Amino acid sequence: MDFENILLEKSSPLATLTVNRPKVLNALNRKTIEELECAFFDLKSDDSIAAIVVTGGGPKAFIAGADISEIAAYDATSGTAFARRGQSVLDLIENMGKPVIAAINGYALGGGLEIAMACHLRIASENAKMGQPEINLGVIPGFGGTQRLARLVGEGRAMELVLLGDQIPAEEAHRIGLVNKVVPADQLMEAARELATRLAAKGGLTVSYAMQAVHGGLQVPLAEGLRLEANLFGLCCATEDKTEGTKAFLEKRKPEFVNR
Ligand code: CO8
Repeated sequence: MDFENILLEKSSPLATLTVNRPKVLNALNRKTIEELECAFFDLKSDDSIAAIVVTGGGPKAFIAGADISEIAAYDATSGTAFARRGQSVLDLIENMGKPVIAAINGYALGGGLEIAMACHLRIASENAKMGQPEINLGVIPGFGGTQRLARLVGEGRAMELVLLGDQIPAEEAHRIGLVNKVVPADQLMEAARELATRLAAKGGLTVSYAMQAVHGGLQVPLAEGLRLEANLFGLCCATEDKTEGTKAFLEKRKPEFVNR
């Protein structure tokens, strides 16, 4: 696949996807959104890939948001359409069925933070800065930021970030639960790949059921979420990986999962 604005490297069982427009701090124009969709569709159906790391090209930014030169030209119809387009790509990331880790190597603003929030885990470098600055442009987040941010950090903090549009440093993002871990900049990719490797060594089917249970449960009332969990637990019990996992424990050895 030939991409203009992203780099996709596969080294089974991991893939690394880099948004690569460093001159504009990796801002998401329409073409980049289309390429991301294409790459994530490919990664979803590629059985040799068990975990994915997403990062930004260049030394300054993960992604500094949607491309403001394009936003400037939107009217009500095209603005809504582009927001829905971006949302569908972020839904694709969230529903990959395999873990996606955001390695936040600098500015993650607006649509950039929204992509990071659609990922399942987030590691930030010490110099990273995050925020939803759309309010300063006379718009609001449009790629799911008002929804995922409140779910991740709670309504009060989400309101503060969305209404003030301030950038917060990595340590603060960690303190409020927006990122899972903060590491020195020169260790970021190593830390993200180490985490991805650990995830890839688990049973892939079990990982996907666990993600469905956590994510799906958040969309519905508790009783329904518990039913979803029990049903997915039942599905786990029908897998070879459950047979292997429990047998390996009882035989005091490491399990060898086969993703079935
Ligand atoms: N879009 C387009 N160009 C950008 C963007 C962006 N989001 N961010 C930076 N750039 C460009 C700059 O214009 C500059 O270009 P040039 O060299 O040609 O002047 C280059 O990248 C480098 O940027 P700066 O010189 O500004 O670098 P600084 O280190 O001085 O500042 C900042 C870095 C603080 C990150 C600053 O660039 C900035 O504030 N960027 C904009 C951040 C922002 O507001 N992001 C939110 C965008 S809106 C959004 O994401 C909405 C998502 C949902 C959309 C729904 C669609 C309808």
